[in-house]
Amino acid sequence: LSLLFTVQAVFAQNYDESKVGSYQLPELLVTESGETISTTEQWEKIRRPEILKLFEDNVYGQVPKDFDDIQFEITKHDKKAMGGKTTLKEVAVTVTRNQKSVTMNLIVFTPNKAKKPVPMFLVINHRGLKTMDVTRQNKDGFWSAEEVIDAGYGISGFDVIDVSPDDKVKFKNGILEQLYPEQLQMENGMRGLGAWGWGASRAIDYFENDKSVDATKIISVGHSRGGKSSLWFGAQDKRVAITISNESGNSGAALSRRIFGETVERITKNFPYWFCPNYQKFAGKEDELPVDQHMLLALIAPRAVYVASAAEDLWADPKGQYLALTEAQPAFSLYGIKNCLPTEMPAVNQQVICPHMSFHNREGKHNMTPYDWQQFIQFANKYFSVL
Ligand code: GTR
Repeated sequence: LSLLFTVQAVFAQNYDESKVGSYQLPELLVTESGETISTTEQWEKIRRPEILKLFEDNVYGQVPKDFDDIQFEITKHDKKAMGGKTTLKEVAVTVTRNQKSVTMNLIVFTPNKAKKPVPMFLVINHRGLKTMDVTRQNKDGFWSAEEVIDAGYGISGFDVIDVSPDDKVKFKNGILEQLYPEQLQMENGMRGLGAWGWGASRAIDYFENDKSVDATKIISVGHSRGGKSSLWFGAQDKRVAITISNESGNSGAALSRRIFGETVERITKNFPYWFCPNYQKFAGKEDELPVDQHMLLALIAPRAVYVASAAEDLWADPKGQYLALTEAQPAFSLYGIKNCLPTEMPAVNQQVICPHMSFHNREGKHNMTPYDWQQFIQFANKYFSVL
């Protein structure tokens, strides 16, 4: 009998919409002391910091902001990359704290033809350097550089391995052990997803010093685990203009309480090093979480957020991601932004632009593809043209 229970526990993932039970989301606009939030001032002073802290303490851990020094060294500068149409810079970003340093390598392409400074896509890349091949011999749709450059945007990215390797054991090997070892002792300390976002913040530190880049128009992009990180990063770093989550699913854009596809139990078992240790307490106890993921999306308001899904990627719960986006709307409304997302999830391959929020559910499987990039570009074009 006990074997039967174990087998059920492992295969208990629900993919059946009719089996999604009723659930109650934590109130977005009611403070811990029971006060209802109705102004941006109250949101920014009281509720937003409360929610940020709840995510820090219970899900992703803190993200330290202090360090002693940051240096940018251009290690490669090619003004005729990608067949002549872009300028490539490879930048070694070295951060020092308490006499210890970590270097993150940032890859930056800017279009030669476009008027400078250009808006910049920044990818939190967990798929390795080959995905961002600077020679462009390997054109991986995951990092659709040609399409982005042709649209007049810059594209950049860094390999997460430089800040925190995506590995149960080696995740400490970057900034955690070198720069912020005290975080490792804390139940609400930074782990992988937070560390990657920390790296993305250092990339913006660089962009603020590069005249070819418009650092007020940074677009953060991450897929899946990178998408979870992108959201947590965009929620905290207000320098991000548009935060994009591609198929981030559980502990990303999807509502945890639906218990559809991946669950907190599964994710904390398989990837404990992505989250602060406190998150484990909620395995199988989603209802006890003081947050749900709509609150993470709400933290991005009034800046823009894009949630992308794929129809066959049920593990990431497309509907749960759409619902989280709609449930985040009240925070945007405080800023006078209209609630204009349709109640029903849009049909497959139908992009919705709302205009500070966008969503699509692409046909096909779990991946980030040129189709997704085209939608991101379309949204950015629209969003920046009305800003
Ligand atoms: C899966 C994990 C998901 C998602 C995915 C990915 O194994 O369960 O949460 O992060 O990996 O990153 O592709």
